[in-house]
Amino acid sequence: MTTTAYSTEAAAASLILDYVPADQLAALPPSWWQGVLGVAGFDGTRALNHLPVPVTASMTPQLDAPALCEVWRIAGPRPRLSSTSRLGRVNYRYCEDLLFGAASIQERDLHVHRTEDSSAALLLATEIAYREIFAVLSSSEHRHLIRIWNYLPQINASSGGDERYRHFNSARQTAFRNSGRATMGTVPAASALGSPEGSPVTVYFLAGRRPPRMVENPRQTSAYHYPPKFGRHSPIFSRACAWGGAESAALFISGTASIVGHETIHPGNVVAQTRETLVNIGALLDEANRVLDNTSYSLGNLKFKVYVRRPADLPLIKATLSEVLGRGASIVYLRADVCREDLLVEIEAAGAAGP
Ligand code: 3EB
Repeated sequence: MTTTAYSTEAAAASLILDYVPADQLAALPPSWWQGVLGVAGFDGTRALNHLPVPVTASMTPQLDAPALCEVWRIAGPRPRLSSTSRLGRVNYRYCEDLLFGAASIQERDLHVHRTEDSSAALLLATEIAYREIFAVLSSSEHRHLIRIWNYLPQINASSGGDERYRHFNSARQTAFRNSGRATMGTVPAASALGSPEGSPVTVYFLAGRRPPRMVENPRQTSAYHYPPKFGRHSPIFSRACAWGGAESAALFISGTASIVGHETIHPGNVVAQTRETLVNIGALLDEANRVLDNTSYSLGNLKFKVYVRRPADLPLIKATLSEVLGRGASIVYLRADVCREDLLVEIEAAGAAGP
């Protein structure tokens, strides 16, 4: 098991991300689970039943073995965490500084009256998920969203005359406004990917008692300032954010793709898209090191999740990444639709400032 410690201030929590083989979870002792905030599987929650923590699944199948899952935990000999709780549809667990939560909603369970081509169920599922997440944040006083992951089935399909991703953006923006939250600037880092037909709308997140510090990419238009041709309501996310003490804050890089300014570049060329995405991530690291105090983030201290639209592209994407990141990098490859039809690959990352 590989481990990266995100040490924050000496007295504060240390957040750790592990990718753990799903078939090893059952053997981990209760003392280990005491420090776990939550678990996100990729293919499903089958192997994750009966864990004593919030469990969710992106439903973006893993393309390489062994089957892993993403574990967020707090370091230290005796981490003090809440019990696993539920409010509305949100399962969550927290320590003093940080909260992990997850909600999944099946659109068909909402019994929205469906005309032939309606987006009503997706709009409602998204609004409920966000409203209930904001209710958890208020009740536990971890008010600041740091990082949020969004998975919706058939993200590129059209419904009610528009792409489902665009409907999702409308509902997400409505939910932020209704809760009195900012819709630009201090918004969380995020990913939004497509899952297979029949999957629930799934949203999971990390929130903090103290706010993260946001980082934008000088090579890209901020997503919340995208022009209307990408949808009437802009996506609400920051390109990256850092959370924790100055010198060793955890860094969260949002889903990043081959976009310069606000336009997709290299359509149809998966190798060039992969390279451009790494250039974007490199620019974000430079910007983080410029605007944050005393940090030295580099590609070498990040863990990556790579979302691949066409499984046949996997060998080319792997080869391109290993040219830049080397062979030892921590990378999970997942099959997912990306939120613009012309994007073939999207990469997110998390890590700590290096030694
Ligand atoms: C992009 O840069 C690619 O809607 O939350 C990346 C990360 C993308 C997050 C979101 C969308 C989102 O626009 C797509």
